[in-house]
Amino acid sequence: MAKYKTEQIRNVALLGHGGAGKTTLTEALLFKTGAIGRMGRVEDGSTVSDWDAEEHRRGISINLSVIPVEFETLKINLIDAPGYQDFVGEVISSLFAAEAGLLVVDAVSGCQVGTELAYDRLRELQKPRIVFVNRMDRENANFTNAVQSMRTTLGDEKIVPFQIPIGAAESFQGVVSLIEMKAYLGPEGKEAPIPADYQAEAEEARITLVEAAAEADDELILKYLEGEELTIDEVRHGLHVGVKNCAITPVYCGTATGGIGLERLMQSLRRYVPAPNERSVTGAKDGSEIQLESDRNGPVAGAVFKTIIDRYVGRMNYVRVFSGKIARDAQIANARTGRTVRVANLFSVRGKELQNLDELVAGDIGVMTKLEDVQTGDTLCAPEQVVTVTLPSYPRPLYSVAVAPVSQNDSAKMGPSLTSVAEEDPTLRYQNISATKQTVLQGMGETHVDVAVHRMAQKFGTNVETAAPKVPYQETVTKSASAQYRHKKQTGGAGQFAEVHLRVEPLPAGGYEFASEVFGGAISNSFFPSIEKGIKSVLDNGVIAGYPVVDVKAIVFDGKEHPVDSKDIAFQTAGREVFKMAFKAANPVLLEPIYIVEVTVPDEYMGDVMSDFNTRRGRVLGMEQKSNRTVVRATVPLSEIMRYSTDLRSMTQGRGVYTIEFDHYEPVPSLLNSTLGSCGLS
Ligand SMILES: Nc1nc2c(ncn2[C@@H]2O[C@H](COP(=O)(O)OP(=O)(O)OP(=O)(O)O)[C@@H](O)[C@H]2O)c(=O)[nH]1
Ligand SMILES: [Mg+2]
Repeated sequence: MAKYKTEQIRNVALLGHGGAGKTTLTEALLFKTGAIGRMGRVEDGSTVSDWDAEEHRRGISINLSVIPVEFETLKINLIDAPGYQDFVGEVISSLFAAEAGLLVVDAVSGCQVGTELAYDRLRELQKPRIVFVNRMDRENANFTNAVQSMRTTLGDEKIVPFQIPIGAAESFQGVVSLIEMKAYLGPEGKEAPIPADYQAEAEEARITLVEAAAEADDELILKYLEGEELTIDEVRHGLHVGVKNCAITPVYCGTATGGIGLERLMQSLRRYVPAPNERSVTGAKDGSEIQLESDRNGPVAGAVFKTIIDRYVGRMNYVRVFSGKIARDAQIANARTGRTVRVANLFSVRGKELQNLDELVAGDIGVMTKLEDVQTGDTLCAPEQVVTVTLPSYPRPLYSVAVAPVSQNDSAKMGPSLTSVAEEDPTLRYQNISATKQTVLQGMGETHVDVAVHRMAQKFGTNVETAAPKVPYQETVTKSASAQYRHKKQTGGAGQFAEVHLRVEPLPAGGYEFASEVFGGAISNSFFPSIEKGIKSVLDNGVIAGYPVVDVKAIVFDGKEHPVDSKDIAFQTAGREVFKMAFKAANPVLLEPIYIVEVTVPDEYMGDVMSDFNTRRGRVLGMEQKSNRTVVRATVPLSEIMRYSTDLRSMTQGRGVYTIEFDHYEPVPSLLNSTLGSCGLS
């Protein structure tokens, strides 16, 4: 690969619904630019981009993949992101490293959920976007419908065709450029006059294009409104401004497998994707916010946006340099840890291929290997000039499974393997939940977690079983109650004697408290720690249903001891048992975790979401309008939303997204207590 300056680099994220053809398109562009001699196929697991075993097994992209193509004087880093919703973390990382998005849309299905979610992200981030309507060779391909479905669903009229197709399905043979009003035919994109039967359609479509160009520039709109014809260069200029300002979304078309329309697409990436030095990113230095320009002489700032733990290569950190340059053998600091490391291994990357690199300049993407304790989200900078790049935020996990090692051998490896899969993915987490004594793996959905479990087995040699996680209930009391317990063992040999009178009370402030109201020395001071030890041995495992006890105060108010047989173990036993008795008499209840759920859905699903919450013991807190979507906020018990990701997808045909956040604990309604198998509850 040749050497490229910052201004010769383009970073573009390929986004869109699963199966629209993003990976195949990267393969086709590699083939078109001569980087590969033969096109691989997703179905055979032979593409450059989908190189992971799990991707081959499932036939979809799971990781983002960096695919640089060399085109004319440019290096275009294509970042192929997965379309499946669970892998949203990869989409966020891809967009972080790119200046623009290439939205791939299927010519038969038009705008799909994945298109909508990706478009919303680009709109939110104010990143320019280009649409490629792919699979024009398929039966029922319809470019006009695809464009219209995007305008309607995305509520954006400035989605403007820059081309129209010539033919569709098996007769698809090329495109008409509405800027130059010329046809480009076949995989070579051979220039030709517009076929007669497309002339009228092209002229009509060009009106919309010229209008959009005029509206993007004050001078042009004046000229346009005065009825003057804009020159091709003026149209180009208007479009250039409009696309880069996110006011216009150009639409191209073609077929990745057929190789048609790709030349024009590459030209559009060259023209409309901003060079890294046309954009700055927010960072921080000495606690204050700074803007980092993509200048090779600026302060060194390389952000790690992806980490892969490879069995052979070890840790691979994908780095996008936002300012300055990083050379091989340079000393760089990790802004998070403050540690300095030497860049011993610096590579350019294409799929799983790594090629040695001497220097990674501002604007470019590369891989560093074997850097200790460098994680996704870290900023690498010069030791003497610590700066950080502000990171995107990743959603909190939505779906959990309990994982348990299959064998003794696996149990030793489970912790490190969980750490590795979590390090590879900022939307994956794991936790040891003491309340339920389970290790829980959390992700964005069922498939996401399933992939992680497979990776633990394949990549890290750890087999785990999964199960539905238990809800981390808690136990507490709702009124004050007393009990007394005598522990007596005096049947020859070392005797044991202890009698404790104890009251438990609710502790609204939360937590646990122990107190004594014993006067007159009924129990020696030395035995109070024993009594408390006995009580504490119950707190973790609970009294009524095996869940941790919270928000109680235990007060010893009387008791008896024996001069010889009273000892630590006797008062521990008495403390434990009297606490259980008093607890059961104090109207104990189970507390369940209540989460705030925020669901964002297209307006037409709002009613379904609301009524569904009612069936989940939910309380709607409020609603908010967000362009053509409604945001519904509700509090819902965790036990009712364990499978919400799957349910919401089917309720909204995948168009609903949501977040969850723990809010508070609340008593479980008494009716439900029996189903929770808890005994002696009020
Ligand atoms: N007929 C036709 N099929 C295509 C074209 N492009 C891609 N495909 C097929 O569409 C299917 C999905 O292609 P992918 O490239 O995996 O799609 P993707 O967008 O990367 O999907 P995800 O990785 O799941 O997001 C594969 O079977 C491809 O062979 C095309 O232009 N025409
Ligand atoms: Mg793919």
